[in-house]
Amino acid sequence: MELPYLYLKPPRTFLGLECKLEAAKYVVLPIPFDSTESYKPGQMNAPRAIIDASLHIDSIFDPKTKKKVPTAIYTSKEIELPRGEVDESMKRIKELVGEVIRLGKIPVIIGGEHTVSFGALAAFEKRVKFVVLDAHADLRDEFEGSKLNYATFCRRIVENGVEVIEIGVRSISEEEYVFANSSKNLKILYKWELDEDFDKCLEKIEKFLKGERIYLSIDFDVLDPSIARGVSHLEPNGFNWIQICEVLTTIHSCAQIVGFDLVEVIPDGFTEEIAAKLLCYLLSLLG
Ligand SMILES: [Mn+2]
Repeated sequence: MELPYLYLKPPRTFLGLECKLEAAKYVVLPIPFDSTESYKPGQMNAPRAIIDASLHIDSIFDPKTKKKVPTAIYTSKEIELPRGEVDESMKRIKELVGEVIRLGKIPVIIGGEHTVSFGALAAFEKRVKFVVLDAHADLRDEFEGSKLNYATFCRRIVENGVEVIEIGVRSISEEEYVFANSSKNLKILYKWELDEDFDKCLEKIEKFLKGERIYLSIDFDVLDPSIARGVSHLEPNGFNWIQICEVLTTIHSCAQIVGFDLVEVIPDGFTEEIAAKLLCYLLSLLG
């Protein structure tokens, strides 16, 4: 049936873009994984909700930076992940991200819970630094009897010898704190430090990341619950919009972002819209 005037809706791709894979600079990978979430699951619904929200964004032009979100973005189909099978899921995510890298494109991952970052990062060479914006440290040795889940994955990455910086942490257990202090390849910029002297922290980020190739992971709970309430573990006193934009601008200005993800959103009719906006902001910075 060929009645194109009846199909008014844009395709279900990020921003409704119809860019072909060959012409794309970025590949959006919707990864609906929430198998290890212990409290409030639903992160598996986020990729679709964020993409749907992106279809209704008022403008992709920023009057301050005069930048536009690039249109060379291809949106991949959602992948099938076996529920409860973390290792197999990580293997599939690594394979998928590896394919995007092989094609010379930048993967833009929409999670899913935070364990997704573990599989994605594994696709990159080891010297890529891992930069995480997160309210939580995710450095537990074990959680609910498992070694690999959303509360432990960052410790596994540190143990693998990857250089890690966590920014905006405001919830950490004593056990994690001790581990963090004893790890040479891990740096944490706590939210209280950013509260005390924001500019000095931006300088520290710059110093640590200057000239590096980085994989960036944004756990949406790094934002304040007032603008990101659809997350599973709410932590008060998160970043406001201007602060997260400044942190992202600093990271972009000093390092090369070779891939990134946005994880831990639970769609609630509100948070997914802010998430779509933040992806647009970051993509417009990258150009
Ligand atoms: Mn978190």
